[in-house]
Amino acid sequence: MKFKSIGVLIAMAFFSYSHAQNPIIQTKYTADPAPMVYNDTVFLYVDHDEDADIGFFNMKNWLLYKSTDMVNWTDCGQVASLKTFSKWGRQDNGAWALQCMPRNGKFYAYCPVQLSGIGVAVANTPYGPFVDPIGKPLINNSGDDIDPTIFIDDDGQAYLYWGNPQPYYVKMNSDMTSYSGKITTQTVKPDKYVEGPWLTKRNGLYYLLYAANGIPENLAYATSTSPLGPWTYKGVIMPTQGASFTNHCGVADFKGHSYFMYHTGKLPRGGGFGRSVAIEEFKYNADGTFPTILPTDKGVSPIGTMNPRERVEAETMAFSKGVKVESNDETGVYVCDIHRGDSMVVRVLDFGKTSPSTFTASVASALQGGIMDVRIDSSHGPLLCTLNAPYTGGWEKWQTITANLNTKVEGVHDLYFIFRGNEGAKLFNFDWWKFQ
Ligand code: FUB
Repeated sequence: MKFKSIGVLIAMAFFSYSHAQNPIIQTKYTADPAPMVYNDTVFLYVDHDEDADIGFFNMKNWLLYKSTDMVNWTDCGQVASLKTFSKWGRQDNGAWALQCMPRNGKFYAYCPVQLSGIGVAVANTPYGPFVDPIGKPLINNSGDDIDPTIFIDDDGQAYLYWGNPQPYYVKMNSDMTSYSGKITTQTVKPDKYVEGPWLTKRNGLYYLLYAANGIPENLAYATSTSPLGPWTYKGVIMPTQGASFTNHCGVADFKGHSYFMYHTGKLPRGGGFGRSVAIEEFKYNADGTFPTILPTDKGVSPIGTMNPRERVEAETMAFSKGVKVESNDETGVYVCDIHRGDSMVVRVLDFGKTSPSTFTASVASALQGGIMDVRIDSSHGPLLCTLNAPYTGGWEKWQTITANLNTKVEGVHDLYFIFRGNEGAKLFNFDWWKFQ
C-alpha cells in the first residue's frame, strides 16, 4: 500500500463511518456478482434483473462495473447479451449468473442461457465486446446447466463447476473454450447444495462456496484438498438475508482486503426478481475458515481516493437517487433520467493542498436543461458551485459548461451533485466532469 498522509487516512475513516454503501448500484437491479481482480482494478460482472417484473427472473444481458477504491463504481455498460449466443440460445430471457476469467491476454466469460446451456464468450479486454467463438453451448448436459464458476489452478489446469440442484464439473482445456473428459457429478455432494458455486483456493485449500438450504437460500461452503472434492461441509457464511429468496456469492482479495459479494432485494420495489448487489469486507479466521458474514447497509470503507482534476465519467458514483444510466455507441455510458430532487454522490476525492477554481461538466438537454448544485461532505454541505445546464439541442448534443467555484476546497471530500429544475421534466444528461 502506498504511503498516505495522516490527514487522508483520518478523512477516509470519517467518510467510511458516515455513509451507507449497500446495495452498491442504485441505477439498475443487479444480481449474481462475479468479481474479477485484474491489475489494479476490481471488475464486477453481474446479471441484470429487468425493471419489468414478470413474476419470474427477467434477464436479457450481462453488465460490468469496476472500482479501484471499492466505494465508487463505474458503470461500464453491457458486456454481453442473449444476442451474443443467438446461434443456439433462447432469445427471450435466461441471461443468468456468469463469471469471467482472464487467461493469456484474453477474457473468457462463461454465461448460462437458462434452458439452452452454458456458453463461453471471449474478448480482448475485460469490457468486451465478447463474442461466441464456438457457436454452440460449451455445456448442454441437462436442464441443470446454470451458474458456471471457472477456476485456474496453480498448475494451469482450469475447472468449470456449475449446476442446480447438484454440482457438476469438467476439466477445461487450455484454450478455455473446450473441455476434456466426462462431465462429472460430485459423488459426495456438498451438504445442502442448491446452486451458485464459486470455486477458489487459498493456502493450498480449495473452497467451494454455494447457495444452500433450499428457498430462502443461505450461502455456505465446503473445503477439499483437491479441486475435484470430495468436499467437507464447513457451515453457513451468510444466513438467509430476506427480501430476495436467492443468494449468490463471489469473493475477491484486493489490495490486502478480502471482500464477499452477494445480492439482496433492498432497492426500492426490489425483491426476488429485482435484486441488488452488496459487498462486505471480511477477514478469514486464523485457521482459514470463513467468519459468519452478515448483510449490512453500511457496506465497505474506501481503500483509495480519486483525483477530481482528471476527467471523471458521470457514471462513476458511490450512491445515487433517482437517476439512471444508459449507453450508446457514440457517447458510451452516461447518466440520464435526471429529475428535480435527484442526486449523486462520488466519494473520497482528494483535492490536495491547492484548491481548484473551476468545475466543468459535459451535459446535454433536449428540453430546458436544469441546475446542478455541487456540494461537499453532505447534501447540505458547502456549495462549491452551481452549474447551469442549458438546452443544447438534443439529449446527445453535448456541451461543456464551466462554473467558477464559490469557495476553496482542499483535502479529501465526498462530492454531492444535487439536481434542480422544472418539476416532472427530464432535466439533462450528464457524461463527465472535472475540476481545474
Ligand atoms: O439469477 C438467476 C438465478 O438466481 C441464478 O442463476 C441463481 O444463482 C440465482 O441467483
